[in-house]
Amino acid sequence: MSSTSTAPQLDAVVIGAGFSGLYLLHKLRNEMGLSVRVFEAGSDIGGTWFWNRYPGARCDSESYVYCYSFDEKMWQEWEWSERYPQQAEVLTYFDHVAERFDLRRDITFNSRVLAATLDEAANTWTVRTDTGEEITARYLITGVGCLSAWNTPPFPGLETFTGQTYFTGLWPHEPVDLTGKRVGLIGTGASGVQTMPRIAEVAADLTVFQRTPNYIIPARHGKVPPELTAERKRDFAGVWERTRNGAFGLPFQPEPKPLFESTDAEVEAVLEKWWETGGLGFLLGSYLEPIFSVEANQRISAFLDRKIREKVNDPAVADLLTPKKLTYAVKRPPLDSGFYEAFNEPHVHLVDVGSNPIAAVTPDGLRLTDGTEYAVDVLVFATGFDATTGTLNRIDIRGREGQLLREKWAGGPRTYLGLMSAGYPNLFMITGPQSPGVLSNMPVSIEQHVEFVSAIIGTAAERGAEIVEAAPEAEDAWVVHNEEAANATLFPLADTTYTGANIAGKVRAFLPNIDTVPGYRARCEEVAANGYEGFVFTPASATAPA
Ligand code: N01
Repeated sequence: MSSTSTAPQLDAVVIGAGFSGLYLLHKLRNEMGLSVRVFEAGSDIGGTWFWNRYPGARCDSESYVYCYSFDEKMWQEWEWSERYPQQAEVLTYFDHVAERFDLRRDITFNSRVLAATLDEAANTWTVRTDTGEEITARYLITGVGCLSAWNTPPFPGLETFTGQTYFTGLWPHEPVDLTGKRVGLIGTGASGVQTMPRIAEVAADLTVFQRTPNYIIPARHGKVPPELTAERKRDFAGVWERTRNGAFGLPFQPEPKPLFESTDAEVEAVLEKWWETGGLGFLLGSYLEPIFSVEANQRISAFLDRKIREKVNDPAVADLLTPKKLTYAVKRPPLDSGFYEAFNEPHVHLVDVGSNPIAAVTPDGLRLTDGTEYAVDVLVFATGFDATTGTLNRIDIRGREGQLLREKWAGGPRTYLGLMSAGYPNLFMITGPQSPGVLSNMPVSIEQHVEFVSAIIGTAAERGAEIVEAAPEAEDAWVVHNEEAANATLFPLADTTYTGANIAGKVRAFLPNIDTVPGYRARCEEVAANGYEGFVFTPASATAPA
């Protein structure tokens, strides 16, 4: 494909071998015939599922839609064993995908990309890894995931702790035996909530340090009845039509009768139905009004407050577990497989570190601001990620005139469609900031982005363009649109990973796009139909030095 005298070594470098990287490699190499190398920091494929091996790690999207849909035969043949895929099973699935499409031979493992620099004369990217490798490519595509930059809160004294320390997002590959141990668990997001009951099963004593309570929906995990699986398999097109048209890339449509037109009894019946069904359908299959209206939000929250009181025996513990500020729907609800119930066990304790923050890690455990100390053998950090922008900002990405991407984004990310940032030609981001990303079932958004980016690259080839880049005015308009769309909801009011508020010192900005998965896709399709408006294609001749 490359045709100029300064031809790069490769057509494309891809960063990351998770859902995005694997599909990119298949699409660009197998289908489009490009030369591609994938660099992966881990020693194998899997992305987030390679690293997050903590006990209980499981996806909150249901298996039959937490996978690729681009190959119907593969979807039909693959059999998931349970309703929600367990971490190891997702890796087995990736193994199958990699074998099927012969992907591993173009993936370089144990190689973290540290830097990528635009060569403006050659219109190429020079990519440098922590193994010292340097390679040039026409296109650079990041498939780094939205949740891969681990967050370790800077507690003083961490290095003095004499026990064992584990991070959910960086869990060891060898088995970790917590049997009979006194464990301290910090964090009650999706990871902490998933791992907590599994730790409680084996630990002698478990203390959960909670900064902010969240609403937690029952997962109701289990086997899928074979007849339901068969019915889904017969309806490939319908399953994916419903999934792609669900607001968050999951196969749910909200109740047809609006919340405010429903009686209390009707609302109660709908919520009970979804509570019993379990899963994210509680949020997405019931009412979406709580995303926009405080009153609607309070109405659903009251239902969930009651559920917490029903599940947790000690009223004081139930009260601590009950959110006091705007939380429902605007903070990602974790799915529960025994979290609330575990607090009824005598060896499980809850400590509020919202009102009395963790001041330091001591040799024996933790000390809180009021001086209270907790002695533990093991500290488990489930403290989340520097989401969406964190991983990109940790790479030294230099575009036109040497500008560092993280400096350009110092006031918050600036992108066009979450795909490109002006001044960084031929650099595409899969599920980048200001695309649906974390507000969606990731494989659905990833497939849409990979296909859209591939189509742009194909269009560039057809037009004889050596450079594709976002027009600054298109980016400006997208940034404004994102802010306006977010401000029409309650999302920006909450302290979450969506707003960057979970990371001390991170600039507050609404990070994903809130147009919904089908709304966002429609916008991309419109852009394509209008000749990829907002993207500037420049032919090689126009970029050659005078
Ligand atoms: O991270 P989180 P996570 N002192 O940021 C607390 C995806 N995911 O790894 O709420 C004390 O949600 C923090 O407190 P607060 C999913 O998209 C998916 O659990 O910020 N506590 C919070 O309780 C999810 O949204 C699956 O006040 C501190 C916790 O640590 C995303 O990953 C499974 C603290 C972090 O929660 C992240 O989830 C698991 C401090 N200094 C995860 N700093 C699937 O099923 C932070 N905390 C696909």
